[in-house]
Amino acid sequence: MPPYSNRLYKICIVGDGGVGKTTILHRFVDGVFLENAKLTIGTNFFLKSVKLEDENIKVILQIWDLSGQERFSIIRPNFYSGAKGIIYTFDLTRKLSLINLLKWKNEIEHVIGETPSILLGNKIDLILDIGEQIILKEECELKRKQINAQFFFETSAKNNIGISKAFNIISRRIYESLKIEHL
Ligand code: G3D
Ligand code: MG
Repeated sequence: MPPYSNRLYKICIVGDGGVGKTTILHRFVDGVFLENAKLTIGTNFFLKSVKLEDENIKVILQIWDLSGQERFSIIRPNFYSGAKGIIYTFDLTRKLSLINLLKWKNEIEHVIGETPSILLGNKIDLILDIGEQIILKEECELKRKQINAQFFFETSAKNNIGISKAFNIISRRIYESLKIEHL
């Protein structure tokens, strides 16, 4: 059985503190908007199975959340080791969180090289509320290219926008990349 048939994929979700990583995972895995994400600091990873639609295949995602460790660069490389996919996340209301993604990308690349990845701009609900974009779509697209992510999605963990779609796409990208690797 080729290794890609295992279909347990380690994924890391990265980005500055407060962009919504833990909340996104709770939304995706438990289907809820967690009001107080700080309570979940002890959790290291989440498991969730995803069905790849037209392939009729199920994969299990093991998604690692940095929790409070965003600040501790010395231990972060341990998180990345063995990851098959990366979810870069920023907050659509905080430009600095978008700018900082290049640092995350450089750090990750040192450990695992090029990997399937997607870019999430979270908290779109806040942007829809104020009715005005803080970060232009073009800037997001530019960053997506800079960090070499394959797709960009606007998400809201609060209002459940774009999240399951994003995880489906990254699962598919990983599946396809491993399939090619083992041909
Ligand atoms: P992190 O894991 O990246 O550090 P958290 O981020 O998941 O802890 O989320 C940080 C804050 O953003 C939390 O609010 C959380 O409720 C909020 N948040 C996460 N996703 C969304 C979203 O899609 N929309 C909105 N409006 N808020 C979101 P608190 O108040 O607990 O700091
Ligand atoms: Mg967190």
